[in-house]
Amino acid sequence: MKLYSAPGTCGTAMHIVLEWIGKPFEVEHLDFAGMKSPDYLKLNPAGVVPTIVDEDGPLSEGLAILLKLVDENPEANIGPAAGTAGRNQLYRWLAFLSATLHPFFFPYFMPSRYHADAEQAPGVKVASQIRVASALDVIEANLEGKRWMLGDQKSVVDAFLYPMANWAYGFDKPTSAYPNIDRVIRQLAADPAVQSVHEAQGTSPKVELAA
Ligand SMILES: N[C@@H](CCC(=O)N[C@@H](CS)C(=O)NCC(=O)O)C(=O)O
Repeated sequence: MKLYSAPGTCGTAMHIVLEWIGKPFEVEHLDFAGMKSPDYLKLNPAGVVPTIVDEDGPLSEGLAILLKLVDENPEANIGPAAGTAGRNQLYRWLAFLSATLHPFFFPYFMPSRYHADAEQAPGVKVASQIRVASALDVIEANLEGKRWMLGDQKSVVDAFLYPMANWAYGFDKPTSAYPNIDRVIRQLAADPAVQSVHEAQGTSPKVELAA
């Protein structure tokens, strides 16, 4: 399997999950121009990461990739199987992260896509942060009394949360103001698989790890 990703992006989640699964895989990190190149657009016409390619061909959309990885790797214990009790929550939280939290960040990172007047960019970024906070509130409440997003067992949902929660550490209401989310991010940052991903990306955790 090959993963196309970019350092610090949502593709970090799929990279973490491939590390957890432990089967051989290859990663190619793209820059912005690489995501818009004719060859990559054949794999992912939206010109974004992530994309995976395996014997079934290319697959884009983070939610779809994570569900496929859960279903094809039951022994990895990275999410409830179809037909089991926890599966509804897997669907729910993958959808929430993909369709609610993730798009709330887009105006922050690309304000020019949301307002033609560059002078309005600061206001666009403030609005984005307010929407992100509303989604982080929902996630924070879900984590009350739980070690991971789906309960006792870490899953692809936690991996998906990792890059997104990291993006908000510098926000007006930072991720560190959400004790449960911050705790999950610290748990992940201490995970050897996550540390391997940071090393491969040339990035560092946003949280300081206890010595
Ligand atoms: N709906 C897509 C969105 C992917 C996406 O927006 N990825 C970002 C990185 S986190 C990207 O590649 N952005 C480049 C761009 O928007 O041009 C998914 O969930 O996979």
